[in-house]
Amino acid sequence: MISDAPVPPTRQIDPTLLQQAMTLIEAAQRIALIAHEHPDGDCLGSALGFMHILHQMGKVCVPACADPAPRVFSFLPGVELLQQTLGDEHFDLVIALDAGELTRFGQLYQHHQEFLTSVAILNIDHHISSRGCGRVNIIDPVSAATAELLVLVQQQAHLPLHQDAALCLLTGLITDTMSFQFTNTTARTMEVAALLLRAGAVPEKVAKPIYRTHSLASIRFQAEVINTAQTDCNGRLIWSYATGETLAKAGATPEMGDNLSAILCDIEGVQIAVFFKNYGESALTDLSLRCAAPHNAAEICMRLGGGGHARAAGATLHMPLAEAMPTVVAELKRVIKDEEQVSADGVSE
Ligand SMILES: [Mn+2]
Repeated sequence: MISDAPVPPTRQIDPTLLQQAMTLIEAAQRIALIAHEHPDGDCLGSALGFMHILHQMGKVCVPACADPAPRVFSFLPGVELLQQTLGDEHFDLVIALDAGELTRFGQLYQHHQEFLTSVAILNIDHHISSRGCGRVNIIDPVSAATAELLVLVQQQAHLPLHQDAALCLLTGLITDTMSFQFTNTTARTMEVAALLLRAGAVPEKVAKPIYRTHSLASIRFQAEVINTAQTDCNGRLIWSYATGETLAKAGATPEMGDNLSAILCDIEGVQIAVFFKNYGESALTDLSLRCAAPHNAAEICMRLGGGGHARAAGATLHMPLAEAMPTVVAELKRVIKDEEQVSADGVSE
């Protein structure tokens, strides 16, 4: 029995919307492609990937982002062309990628506010919260990555796709799905990945620098933080910390701690993981928190004056480390005990 035959990736976008987008692109000669601030693999891969496609169509393109690309993305073809401003603003079209609000483009928006509020913008994004910041907005929260959506555009509008574009777009897919591990990965995500591989993209070129290459300093830093981790609530709560001294001991830099709360949270039995950092300013302690359902990291961090997502959030406390840690740990013990009480009540009913 055949049921639910997949819609081929050649006709997934509302044709009227796609036509409007193509009209903007066809009329433009100089196009800026902008990626959101604090760039990730998807916004960079999308901006550079679509730049390669537009180059092949004879357009003059400038990719831009408020912040430089992290060094781990130096393998992306064309990353050396990334600008941190829109220069003389001599563009007929701006394609805004992987965010649906102009403020998400940070300094790029602040420096070119007048230009960006008057120029034609094509907004392509996959965030469910996006309202759209363009004259034409292609927003599809079903797409695992903006890069997935761009491949649908490329397929449906019959645009060229060569190897460099394919590698950039595959980077967006791989990073936003954590190598196809997150629940946002759909059959269509895999079909789009297959199209990119057929166009010449090699997954290892993405996975090796991003997931398998670690500096010795970052691994030593990780080891320090894991060695000093403490647990409570029968291993459901774990926390650790780093100071300027921890960094110096490992020869590490602060951004090497970006993934540590996630590593702590992946330890068996852990429901809530917190990583505290205080690298200099003794009166301020940052924390990043990860948790498993039903706990809500955003709610917990909001009570501490921060915010974020349900599974990952953060906060900055106006306290030295020695005061911040016991305060937050006591609060998290309460969170876990309350949840245990709720589930116990649920079972007894
Ligand atoms: Mn994305």
